[in-house]
Amino acid sequence: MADNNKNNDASDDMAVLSAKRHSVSNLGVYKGCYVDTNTRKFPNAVDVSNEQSTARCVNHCRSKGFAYAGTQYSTECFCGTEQNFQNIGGTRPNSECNKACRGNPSEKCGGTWRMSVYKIQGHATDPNIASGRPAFQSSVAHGGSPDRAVDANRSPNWAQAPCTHTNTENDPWWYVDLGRSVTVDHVAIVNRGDCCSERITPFDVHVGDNTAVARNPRCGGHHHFPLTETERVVHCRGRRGRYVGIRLPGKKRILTLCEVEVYAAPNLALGKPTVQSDVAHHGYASRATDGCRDPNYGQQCCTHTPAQSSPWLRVDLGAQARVQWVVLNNRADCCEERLNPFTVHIGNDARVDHNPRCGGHHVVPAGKNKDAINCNGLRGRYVGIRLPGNGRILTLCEIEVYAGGRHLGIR
Ligand SMILES: [Ca+2]
Ligand SMILES: [Ca+2]
Repeated sequence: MADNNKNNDASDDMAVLSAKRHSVSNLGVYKGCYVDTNTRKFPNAVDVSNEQSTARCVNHCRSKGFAYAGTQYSTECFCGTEQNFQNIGGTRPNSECNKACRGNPSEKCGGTWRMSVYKIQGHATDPNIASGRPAFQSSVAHGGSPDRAVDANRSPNWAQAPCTHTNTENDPWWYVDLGRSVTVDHVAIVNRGDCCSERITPFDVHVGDNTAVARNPRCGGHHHFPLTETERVVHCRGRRGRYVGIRLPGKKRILTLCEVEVYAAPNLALGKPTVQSDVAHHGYASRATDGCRDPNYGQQCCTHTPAQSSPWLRVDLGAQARVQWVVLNNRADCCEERLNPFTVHIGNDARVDHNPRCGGHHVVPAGKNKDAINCNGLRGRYVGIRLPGNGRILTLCEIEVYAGGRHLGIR
């Protein structure tokens, strides 16, 4: 799978995040100025840079999987979970967040022990992950730019809220860049309703890692949009990819979309109990499901066993699931090769190597710090990773588990 946690889409997001004193945008909503202490209210994934800005920090924390971002003292960025934010304490006047961002002096980046806090939009805790993401289409007519399908305005009426519009062309297309590979549950599409509702039928929905929309697998076949409805949901049943596209197959067609919403399948492993064969360097098993994908060991998001014979780690999903994807986030600051080869086991036996294997021996491709293993509906309550052989060290920065099939999720 082409998937990269470290995509730099800052330039796209910069355009959206305004250069105002405290930005409010689709990507980062300003929550206020808060007191920080030396124990750190947002203790995760610290980024200190002379290029610091609101957009940089929001993008940084989103790429690490966090729900909140906080800038401080001109150059510092801290990432927070929902729980961190619940415990942050009261706000202070905005005037106390008075230090200009070193990388964008027109914005404020907190102050001395004061943090400018942003809620990250498009985070996994937000149901619609397409909102505010960069969008592209085959051509633009009547000013119908592709971003209008991800502007969070669901009106089907062009006069109230204009929609996208291509030229009349063969096989017009539109796609949204989710920024990283996501397991897609379903896509909701709002069609134009004030006229021309028939233009969209038939349409195809594609999910994959290719920016050429038609090269990605489809969610189902050709879809029809009933003229009596303005919204249609297409189930993707666990298809995985960074790009979600809509394409109208056929000659001389016009593609207009008023809104496209993408809903990710839930990560069944998040926060679930984990155990591993042994612990070294404080690399506790719980770090495999703590929601932090930071690949640098020093950020305390990764597990670690000592060197031992066939080390393993096991996640207890709590109930049997039909597993489509197991996504492993490897460490990237060193030692990436230690994970290879590994096996993935899924079943109802608490002993990892008693459960059936998903595929054979897997290897994370060189140059990538994560890999998605297709388990094709293997069922079980326990998902285990095992490194066969002597003198092996198991480190995982995050394990994600996604179900597949008609009804995604535990059953
Ligand atoms: Ca819209
Ligand atoms: Ca982790």
